[in-house]
Amino acid sequence: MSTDPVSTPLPAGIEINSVTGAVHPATGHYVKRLSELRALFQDKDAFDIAVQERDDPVTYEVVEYRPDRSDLFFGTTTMYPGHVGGEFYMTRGHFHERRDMGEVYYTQSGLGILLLESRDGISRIIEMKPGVCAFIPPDWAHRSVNTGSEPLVFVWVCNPNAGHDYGDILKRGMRKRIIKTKDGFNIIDNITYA
Ligand code: M6P
Ligand code: ZN
Repeated sequence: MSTDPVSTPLPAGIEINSVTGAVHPATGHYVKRLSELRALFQDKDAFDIAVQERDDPVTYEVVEYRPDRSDLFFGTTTMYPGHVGGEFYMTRGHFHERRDMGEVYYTQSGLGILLLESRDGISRIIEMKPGVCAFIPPDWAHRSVNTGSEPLVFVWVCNPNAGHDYGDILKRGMRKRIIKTKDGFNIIDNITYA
């Protein structure tokens, strides 16, 4: 094996802020505003009001460090707290295009739920809290949900060829929804699951 820097990436130490999710240096960054996530939430009336009253807030942002020619890349997702009609802010959720590639989520701060679903419809949840490193097996859909009152910040590590397959989850939703209760959250069946 050659370590020619033209064909293999060089070692790097990347700074990650566990409270803000800032990554330095970073190679990419995007934000998701609430208005882009209408399909996810059950209560569309509450959704439309929330977007307007809250001035279309940033719901989550993703920063990445992607070395050239590497089999790994990583970054952070920072999810802001909030809910729409009692349903906590969540990511879109996806399968990977590559069905043989999983992912790792390591929670840095905040509290949440990682909602997982296999192709044959088995649901699992993993509690997200500082110190918990979640293993997402290949071919399990995954969506994260901020159930706390602070930003939920986690580091993810994946293969850059894994790809995102949003189609199925967007079309039919996931089988479970995470709902706010007086002192926490509840997991309920998604009645609009198609
Ligand atoms: C995690 C990773 C990213 C993903 C992001 C947001 O950070 O899995 O690959 O893009 O969450 O999730 P989604 O793309 O489902 O909105
Ligand atoms: Zn993923």
